[in-house]
Amino acid sequence: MIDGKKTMLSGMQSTGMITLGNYLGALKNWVNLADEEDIKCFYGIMDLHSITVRQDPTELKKNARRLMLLYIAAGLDPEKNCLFFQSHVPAHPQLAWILNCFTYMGEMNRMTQFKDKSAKHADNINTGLFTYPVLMAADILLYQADLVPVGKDQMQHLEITRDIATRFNGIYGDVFTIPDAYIGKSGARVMSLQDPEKKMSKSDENPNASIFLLDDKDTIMRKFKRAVTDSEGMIAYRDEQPGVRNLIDIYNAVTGHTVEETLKEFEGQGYGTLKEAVGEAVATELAPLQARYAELEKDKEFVNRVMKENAEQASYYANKTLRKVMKKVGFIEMPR
Ligand code: AQP
Repeated sequence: MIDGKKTMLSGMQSTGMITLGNYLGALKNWVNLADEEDIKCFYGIMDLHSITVRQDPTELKKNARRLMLLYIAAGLDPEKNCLFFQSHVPAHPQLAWILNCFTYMGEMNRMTQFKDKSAKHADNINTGLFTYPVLMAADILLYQADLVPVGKDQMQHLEITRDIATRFNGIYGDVFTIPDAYIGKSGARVMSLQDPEKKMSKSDENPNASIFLLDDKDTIMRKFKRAVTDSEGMIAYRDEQPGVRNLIDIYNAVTGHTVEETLKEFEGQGYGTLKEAVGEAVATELAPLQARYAELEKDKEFVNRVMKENAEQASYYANKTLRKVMKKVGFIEMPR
């Protein structure tokens, strides 16, 4: 709780240009949530998490700043929401270190994301990748978050956060709020356009697999045209046709239609018609965001002010929690 309001924290890694998956699965819901609920929301650009995978410094900078602009361009109002860079708030790694000392190897060993990511980056299995969930726990607990919006893939991280917080509170008293999962309106899980069994990802090596938020209309249409479907030749919503199902999910997430409505709309039509309609709908959805992004790109002063003020706000709340933690653990306060 902050100022009597429930508190929520979420964020994205600045590992690349964000995709339609990140948008429909997270960002778009965050924007709706800000309009609907009386919740104090913190949205981080999780640049510290990004370096668990090797990043080019110039690209990392570019991606992080671009992500801030995309948060705002998508409709997150920086006056109402706290939009901050994780690396601007040193309390995140400070608390993560302390929490590392309250987390067991066995717990980290069970994290499926570590197994997945280390398989993907076999040449760089660093300890940051291993303890990544502890930094995530620090992200959440620093803001005394009551709620964390989570997809199924993130549930394990929330559970470990709850375990660490409960353990810490058990020793030192009620220091941390124990966060709950926030299950919002169903966010679409968007799959790769080239391999619909795999989720769409920023870091996919095949650029045709993902729609990026700043892709122009021609690119969007071309990528949907090339989307992998099947040889059934029938528009249906079923497990056996994951490519078509993914196109329907995307279409519905953008238009607000139901599966039944969409199946009716495309009854007897070919995949080409569906792909074109999805492409059109996505391009139309992204056009205002892209226009706002172009404006923001020119307004450096505004963006810099948002960065500074929001980092200060995030630091204020984060430091409050960190001070409490440090006192409880027994560190000497610096004399004033
Ligand atoms: N394909 C997706 N469909 C729906 N939601 C998705 N999210 C990610 N991919 C999809 C949601 O986006 C938010 C931000 O995710 P993240 O940046 O923390 O990392 P991620 O989940 O690992 O996303 P990516 O795009 O796959 O990044 P890389 O390629 O760097 O690993 C989260 O809320 C996530 O659920």
